[in-house]
Amino acid sequence: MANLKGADLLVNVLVDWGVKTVYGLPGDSIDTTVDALRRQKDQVKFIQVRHEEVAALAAAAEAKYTGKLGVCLSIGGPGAIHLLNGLYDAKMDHVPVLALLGQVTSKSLNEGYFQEVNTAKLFDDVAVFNRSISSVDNLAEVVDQAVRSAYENKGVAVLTIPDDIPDQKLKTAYKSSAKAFALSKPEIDSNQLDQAAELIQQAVKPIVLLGVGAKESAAGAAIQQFVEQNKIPFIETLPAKGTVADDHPNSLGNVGKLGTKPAYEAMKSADLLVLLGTNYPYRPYLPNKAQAKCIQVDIKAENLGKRYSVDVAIQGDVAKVITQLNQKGQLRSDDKFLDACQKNMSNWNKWMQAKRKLDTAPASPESLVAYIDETAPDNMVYSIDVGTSTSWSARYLHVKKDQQFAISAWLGTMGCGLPGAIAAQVAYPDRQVLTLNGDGAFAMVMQDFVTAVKYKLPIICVVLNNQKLAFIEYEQQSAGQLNYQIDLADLDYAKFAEACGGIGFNVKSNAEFKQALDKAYKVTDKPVLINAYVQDNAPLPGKIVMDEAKGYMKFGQEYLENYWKIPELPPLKDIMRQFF
Ligand SMILES: Cc1ncc(C[n+]2csc(CCOP(=O)(O)OP(=O)(O)O)c2C)c(N)n1
Ligand SMILES: [Mg+2]
Repeated sequence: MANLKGADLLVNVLVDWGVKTVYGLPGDSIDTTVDALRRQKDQVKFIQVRHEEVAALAAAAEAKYTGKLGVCLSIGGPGAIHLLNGLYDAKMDHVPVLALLGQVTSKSLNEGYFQEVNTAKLFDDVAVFNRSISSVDNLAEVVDQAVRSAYENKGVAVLTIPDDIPDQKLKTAYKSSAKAFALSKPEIDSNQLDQAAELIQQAVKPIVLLGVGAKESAAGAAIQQFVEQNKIPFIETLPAKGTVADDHPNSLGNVGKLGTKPAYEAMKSADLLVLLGTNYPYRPYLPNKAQAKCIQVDIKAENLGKRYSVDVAIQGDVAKVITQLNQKGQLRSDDKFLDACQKNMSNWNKWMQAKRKLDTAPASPESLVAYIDETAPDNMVYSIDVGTSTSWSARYLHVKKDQQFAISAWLGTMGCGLPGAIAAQVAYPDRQVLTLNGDGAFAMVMQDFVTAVKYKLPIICVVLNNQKLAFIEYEQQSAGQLNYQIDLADLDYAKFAEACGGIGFNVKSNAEFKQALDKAYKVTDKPVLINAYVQDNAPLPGKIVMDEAKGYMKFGQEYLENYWKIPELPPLKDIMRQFF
């Protein structure tokens, strides 16, 4: 092969690594790279977005869903700046993303030329690999290295490319390292496994908390066997939702502010905490200090013992560790704690059931999300935005074995829902994709609804329209502040969807929502937006922890009971008396 442009070599490397999609917006300093993508459009799809933030959020979401590298590109300067938010989402949720940034030509570099931004400095904090290309001779090598680094470090690789360099030709081809690359998994120390087994045998009230590390290592089946044969209830962090199906009888739902009361209480009663692939940061929701022994499994040594004092710390792949533990057979058969937790969970579910039937006008968000849950196809892919939509999905979506669920977990950026849905539908053309958004969050990226129209992506976009930043309404109250600046002006999002060339429904009741959703499931060639007018029900925490309780004092006990309708469910410690 001779006389290939640097840009073509760059695209070849991406193809070698199995990149199928690049998200971005062409222009100025990235045009040469885009031109090479045009030449190889049969190999790599270029999805043109309307705002670069959406490109980066989509690339991050693609990586979350598929476990593969997400790729986005932009011009230097303003376009690159727009990417930042999505790249931070990838960084903080530890997924591999490559960002290709244009830059002014080499001869103008450092002059303070039009749109010249110091990208090396700007992306320093977000990137695990951050280089500027200075010669066509090693362009392909550096791209290859960037991809390896993104995979190895589970983060963002950034390449700044002065636009004249990929335009130059090279006489020699480059062979990428894609085929030879494999991440090694540490061997597991059998002594540590024995110690872990011993702690499990001794435990009276063990609990498993599983996180995204378990999801990534596809440990669902092994964990399911583990909790079943050892009679252990389990809790999932929100980004790991669905790793073991939510409707598994040992599941206590999610933990934390958006979690369930049974999960909180089980944590507070446990005498053994088994942390599997999680770096869960909210200590008030973990067992109290010195209350429980702890086994932690994590692929990253730096996470071991970070959040809770640990007795057995195993560095390793969760699936591998749990499979080896399972090979030891049943370690404990006492099911008293599990029974008590299940009873507690069944009380909770009954209460949740009552809320999901609420037939109010405007509709209650609980009932709408419950209807989505009931009707979702077995292969549904959910993309959930930030706000009360996150809470409702945590509570009312029961993610099944073959369904997928993604959120912006650690950055928690509003506006991640629609880009995630676009990425999911591009990656999985034959699956149903649904995104759940608040009106505030959707408005941050709504211009890209037209992208879904352009690429004929039949995503279902549900906007929970409460004309408010409801999550912040709740947050202000729990901090003891008076509500201020949380109202949002209304907008006819259905009309907007129609104006984009999609389908839009305005719905005000459960019945109207059901009709609209049923119709939406049948559409195959364009996105459907359901603008659902809902009550601004603020999300009810499973348990109000101390800091929040202090804030609420300002509003009084009566307010708490009436407005939040805190359930009068018996606490786990009372239920346990029946079993112990
Ligand atoms: C980019 C960004 N800005 C601000 C926030 C803080 N924030 C979290 S939730 C929220 C309100 C969301 O409002 P909306 O989308 O209407 O959903 P609702 O809570 O009303 O259901 C805000 C402002 C954020 N997480 N991300
Ligand atoms: Mg809102």
